[in-house]
Amino acid sequence: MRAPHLTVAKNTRTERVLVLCALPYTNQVPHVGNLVGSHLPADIFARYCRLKGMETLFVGATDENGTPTEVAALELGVSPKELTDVLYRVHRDIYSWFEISYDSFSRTSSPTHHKTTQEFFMEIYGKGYVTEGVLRLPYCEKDRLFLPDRYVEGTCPVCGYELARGDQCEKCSTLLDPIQLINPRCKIDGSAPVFKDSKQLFLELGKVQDRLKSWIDSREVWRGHVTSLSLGWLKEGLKKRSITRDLRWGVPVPLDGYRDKVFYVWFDAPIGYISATKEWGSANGDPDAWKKFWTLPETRIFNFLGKDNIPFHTIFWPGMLFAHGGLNLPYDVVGLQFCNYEGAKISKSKNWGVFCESIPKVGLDPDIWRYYLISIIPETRDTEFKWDDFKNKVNNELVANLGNFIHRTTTFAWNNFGGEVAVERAAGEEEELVGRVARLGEDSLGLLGEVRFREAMTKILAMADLGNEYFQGRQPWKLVKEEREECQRVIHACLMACESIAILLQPFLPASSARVLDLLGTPDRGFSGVGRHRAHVKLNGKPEVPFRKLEDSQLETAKTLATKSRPVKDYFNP
Ligand code: B3M
Ligand code: ZN
Repeated sequence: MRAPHLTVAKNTRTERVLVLCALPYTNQVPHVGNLVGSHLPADIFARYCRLKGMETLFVGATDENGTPTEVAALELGVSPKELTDVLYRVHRDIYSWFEISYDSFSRTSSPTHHKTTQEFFMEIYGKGYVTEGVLRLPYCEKDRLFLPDRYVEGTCPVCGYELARGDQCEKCSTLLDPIQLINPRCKIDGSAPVFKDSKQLFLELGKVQDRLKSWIDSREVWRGHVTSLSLGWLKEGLKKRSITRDLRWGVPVPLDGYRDKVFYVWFDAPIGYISATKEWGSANGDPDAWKKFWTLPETRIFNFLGKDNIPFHTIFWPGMLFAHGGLNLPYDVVGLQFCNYEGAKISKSKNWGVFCESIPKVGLDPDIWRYYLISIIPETRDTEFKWDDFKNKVNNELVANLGNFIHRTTTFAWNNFGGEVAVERAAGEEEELVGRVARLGEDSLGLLGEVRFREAMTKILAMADLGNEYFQGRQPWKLVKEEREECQRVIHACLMACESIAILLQPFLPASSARVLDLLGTPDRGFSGVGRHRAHVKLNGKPEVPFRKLEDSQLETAKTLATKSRPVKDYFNP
């Protein structure tokens, strides 16, 4: 195993970054909670890294194998292939509508992924990390399928609750094994499962326990809850974990005696991060390009995921990587909390939430959604989507503060100076404004680098606050009549502040910030432009309002349309 490379302090610059977002299952269509809980923060971070000039790659894929897909397909009466083909496109289109800037968005059903998983397995098998064992598992003779624990229902042996699930009784919380249930039934068709012995392969996680422990102890950048949760798991002592399943749909196990089985979905899914990197390289004519992201020690890998996926990314996947050797471990595991909807947990089956597939129909720009959704990224605690809050934040912050400053400045320049102002050197109050704006900009960039996006956005709002205050105080509408030169200096300073704001907004609101920068004629858009002085500014045409106020009628339409989830089965009966 190579030496750990992660003793560097927080915020040290690195040249190469791989940004990864948890791979969504293809058994459902994403809702806003999924978006704010991984794709959106990953996207902001990837955009930040690119603008910072780092060599950045952001890849993702749909997680298409194993139980979740096979069971969903069975319930819908379609084949897993039909299901995943349709849902892959639905996922891909949703992320692209929200401008999630994946460099490549692939699938774990791809031949590259099958091959990569099988090679990964052979490597750890050859190194002695895999052993054989037997499990006694529920089998449904009607569906001809070994049932996942959650798909067996029956009476709880502890409290007598009749609808207890095979993995846990929801009434008394006892953790169960399906074989303990009294009167067990298959959840899909109600028939009684039989219990059969089944030979499986196991990953000997105990063998990597010590390495995992010292690695986790050395993580300086992880958030507290990620570290403590992971250490908690280690304390219990890692046991071997089965990595194969008796399913038909998935990556086949390339070993005699197991060829009719597939890998456990959580075994192949994280390998999907590597496969997706490979697919990106091949699509760009360089099949070896993945190696610099996965084997060169200076590359930093950032994983974005929901808190329920934390142990898989801090224990199970790194354990697989330790067993394999020679591949980069995650640098930061950004475990996000949950986002609820109007006081309760988002639930597709209860039709409670805001559903991504319905959002484009509302007719609001993606950036309006992004603005609100960024404000509810569950970075440190659970958050909540609320329509009032949506309206207030868009109207009071985005429109009345940010948008207003940009719009009043640019229209003033357009109406009074033909869109062209020139100031050789800023001085006095103007210089001070640009300086204060630049300092807030630096703060915002620092926070972005620490993956604290909501606070980073707060700093941008503070920049616009300053700008508005200054504009108001200097009263350019009076100055223009009396002291035209002075007025030009004021407007020039405001335009420079707008430019800094728009440069910083790029990771957050990509389309609208690009429009503002186009209008300002900003030559290069990297972060070094924050706080810059350009002597001569010429607007590209008549300014348009950057963000429009949300009317109540629009909000009502949004509420009606976006809270309706389209059942997955409807994708199959057009
Ligand atoms: N598909 C779980 C989820 O969608 C799982 C993540 C895989 S990341 C390798 O929440
Ligand atoms: Zn119970």
